[in-house]
Amino acid sequence: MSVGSLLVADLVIAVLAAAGWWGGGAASAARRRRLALGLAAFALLATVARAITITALARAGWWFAAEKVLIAAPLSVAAVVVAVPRLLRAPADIRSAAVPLLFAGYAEGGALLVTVLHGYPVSAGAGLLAVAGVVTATGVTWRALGARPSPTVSRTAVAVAVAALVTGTGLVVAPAAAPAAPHGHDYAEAAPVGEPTRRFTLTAGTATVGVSGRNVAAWAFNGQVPGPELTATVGDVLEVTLRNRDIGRGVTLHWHGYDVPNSQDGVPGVTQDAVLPGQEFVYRFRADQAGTYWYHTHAVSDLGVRMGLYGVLLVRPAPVADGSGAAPTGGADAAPATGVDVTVPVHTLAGVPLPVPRTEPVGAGTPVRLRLINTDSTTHRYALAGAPFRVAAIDGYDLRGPTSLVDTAVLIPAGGRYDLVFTAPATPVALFVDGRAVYSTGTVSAETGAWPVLDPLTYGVAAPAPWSRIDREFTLVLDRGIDLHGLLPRYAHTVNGAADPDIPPQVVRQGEVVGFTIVNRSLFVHPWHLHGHHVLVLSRNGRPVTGSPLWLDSFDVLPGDVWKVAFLADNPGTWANHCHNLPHADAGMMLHLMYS
Ligand SMILES: [Cu+2]
Repeated sequence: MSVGSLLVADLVIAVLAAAGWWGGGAASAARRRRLALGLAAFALLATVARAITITALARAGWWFAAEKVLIAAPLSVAAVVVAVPRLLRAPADIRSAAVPLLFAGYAEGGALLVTVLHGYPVSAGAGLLAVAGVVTATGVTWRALGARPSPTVSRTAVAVAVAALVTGTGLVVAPAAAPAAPHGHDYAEAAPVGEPTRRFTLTAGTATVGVSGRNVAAWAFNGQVPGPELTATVGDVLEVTLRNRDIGRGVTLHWHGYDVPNSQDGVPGVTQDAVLPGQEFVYRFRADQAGTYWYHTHAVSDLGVRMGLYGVLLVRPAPVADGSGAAPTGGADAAPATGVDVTVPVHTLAGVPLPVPRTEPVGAGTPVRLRLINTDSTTHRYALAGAPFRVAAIDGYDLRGPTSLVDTAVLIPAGGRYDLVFTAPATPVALFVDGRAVYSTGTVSAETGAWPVLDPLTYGVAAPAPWSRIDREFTLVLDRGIDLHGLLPRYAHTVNGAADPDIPPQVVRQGEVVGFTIVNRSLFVHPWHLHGHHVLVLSRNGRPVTGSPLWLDSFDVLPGDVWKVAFLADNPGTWANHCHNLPHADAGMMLHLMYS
């Protein structure tokens, strides 16, 4: 059973246990003896089952089980110790078992709330609040059922509840250690990069665009969704002038996966101010990475990207200087002069999937490169039917020794890119995205839903790691929890128990090899994205990469996953490090990497 399934199973069992105890208590109060005993037996069974799931989770990693071991387990034990002996004595009047059974329900329910509302890391405050809640609810129930606890019991219960409530609230609400705020206005100066050789102007504005016969209100660059495709060749200096016509909440340009100097990274409040209506900002950077990338606004990025402020950035390798005309290396057998090179930026605009399907005949023997880009906030499934293919590059970086694949799907995380290459056969080929043909060379009917999915960690040929050391390590535990530090409480997506802007920045020194352990103990997929650097994947769930080195800028951390990645700190500045499911980033899952 995967850790993700265990997390779900544990949650379901905890709900069943709490419901069983409550149901048993209610049946007792109603003098429904057999029902009460049946439900209590069921609850006891669920509680025992939970001991198994908690143990399994703890073995998978302390992150997954900390609050369950330290808070849920003791409360469950209390539940059993209070409820079971009372039932075993088989009271003549089953009603006398109501309070113990309901107490067990409150204990199990309180522990459940700690997991759902607080999560990781375990906190004494959350535990005390749970205790206060359980004692208070039990006391109120006791009185409501007309029983008269002795004055000593009453006074003790009130004292415990009040003390736990006050201390717990104090601990939970107390501000976290104030992080050194990366949100300042001392933005890095842009270093000169030389005379521009490729100039573009992108004007952001509201627009009505036609997609699949519908008119959709969008935010667009130069009136089109996606924005213009920006192309360059390695060695070019790009100059992109961003103007904002009427996007009231501002726009910026972030070069997703392109490891530009910090001043050009386009994160409002971190590397520049958002460009407001009537303003402009000029980005300049040298194209030194060949491959498939994309750009998008990083101002109110969830809404902005969803509304259409994105486009393709495609950098071709420099031509080979020896005059032989041989295929250039680095960025690949990319764009052979005689071949077909197609970008497929997938997006969902107002519920309509883009791009609109396109069919073009391609002569047999023609080399084809499909550059698949996922600009949505969730994973998409891509399947190429009709020809064997190779995955030549992921996130702009060539893979080493990619082998031929047939009838195999690939899952591309939010923000990620895969370049597929194949030689066109005499028969038609089609690319399906989530079962929908988006690019084809003729009519293909294929049922791709049952195809196996490529695991990039085992694909291609391994190479020795570029470093034998890790100088600094960080662990990021992804979860959900109530965030009380803003103006209004919110149910945030958290990192190490905190939400943006309260997550302490990760401080590194230039030249260090930095390791990240990224743990997902939530029930959501989190596509992780570090700006300014590609990370080398070391392992996932304890299994090292056995295929080609994987240099990624976007990777899906599934529920229960533990990823270990590393990168060389070679691009100074302050960098966003966040979940690229943009609603999650908006809801707190964003922190910053800083150079000291
Ligand atoms: Cu996420």
